[in-house]
Amino acid sequence: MEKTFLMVKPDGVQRNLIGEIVSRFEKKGFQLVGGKLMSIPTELAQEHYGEHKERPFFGELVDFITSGPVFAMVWEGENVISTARQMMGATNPKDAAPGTIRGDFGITVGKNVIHGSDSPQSAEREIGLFFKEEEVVAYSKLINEWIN
Ligand code: DAT
Ligand code: MG
Repeated sequence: MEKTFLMVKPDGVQRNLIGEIVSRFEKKGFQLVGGKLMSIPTELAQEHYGEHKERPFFGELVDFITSGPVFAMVWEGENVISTARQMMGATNPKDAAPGTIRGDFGITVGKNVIHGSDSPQSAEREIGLFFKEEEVVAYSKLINEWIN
């Protein structure tokens, strides 16, 4: 089953949005298979955002994501990578549609509440960066057969 890496960023944690965000993905029908509150070491932040290292905002991005605890998660479900991106909304909250997480809770691009993998390759890479194999839990619920 497809998996993605989602993370409530430091602004989302400090604004008490962990429950709200987890709830949206649970209600959608996706399954939480890994989760932890953690502080991101600088080296991990730089590696996670490696694709942006030449961008002018890279330093700010790394400072922000290491500024306080994040809630890192692995979610599982059919098409979860692209559907989670849709549920998150556009990168810049000013362009994110109402009803999306960034559209409902964000204002500026630097502080956009949530991260989500953007492709199968990045999902695999990011899950591997943040979670040990034994921290991702395989389990099945009867109801999965009724939702999917
Ligand atoms: P996304 O998080 O939607 O995958 P991204 O990978 O392009 O977006 O960028 C990673 C993060 O970097 C993004 O969530 C917020 C920050 N960011 C992106 N563009 C920015 C910009 N022009 N100025 C400041 N921060 C930016
Ligand atoms: Mg991205």
